[in-house]
Amino acid sequence: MTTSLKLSAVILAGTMAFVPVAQAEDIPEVAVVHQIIDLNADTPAHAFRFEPKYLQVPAGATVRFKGSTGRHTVTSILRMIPVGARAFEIRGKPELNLTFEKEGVYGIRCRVHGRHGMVMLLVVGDPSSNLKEAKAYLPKLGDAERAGFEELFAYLEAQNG
Ligand SMILES: [Cu+2]
Repeated sequence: MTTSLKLSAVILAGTMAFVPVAQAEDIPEVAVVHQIIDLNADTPAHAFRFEPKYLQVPAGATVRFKGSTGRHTVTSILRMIPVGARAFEIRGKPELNLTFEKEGVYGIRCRVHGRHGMVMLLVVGDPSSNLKEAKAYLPKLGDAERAGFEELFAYLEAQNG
């Protein structure tokens, strides 16, 4: 019997163009998030990005963040993570695994490229524990970050009804 976690990973490639990259059957038990610099991209938000920038995993899942080198960081946004979840920042590490126990949404930015819209939304289990609070924080963000998260939250709501 398979014990693989039910993970769904989706790349959001450009505005509202959603390209599924993996199904539950072919994704490894550890979900992997890359940090990309693509100088051939046509928009800043696409040049500096997390891939995938939307990731939904079950509670207790481990996510492997790759590429927090150079100037990229993986930085949780304090008001956009569940109550009781630990804030985190990864920098200067080719890869690092983090395990997520607290259910809810996790708003994540690259500290350097967030101003270009380099953000990602991690959903652990049921997003409802802090979904409202996380969305309520969006007006405090810069324009590119806010736009990035608005797209990601719209996608979350489309996925989860
Ligand atoms: Cu970056």
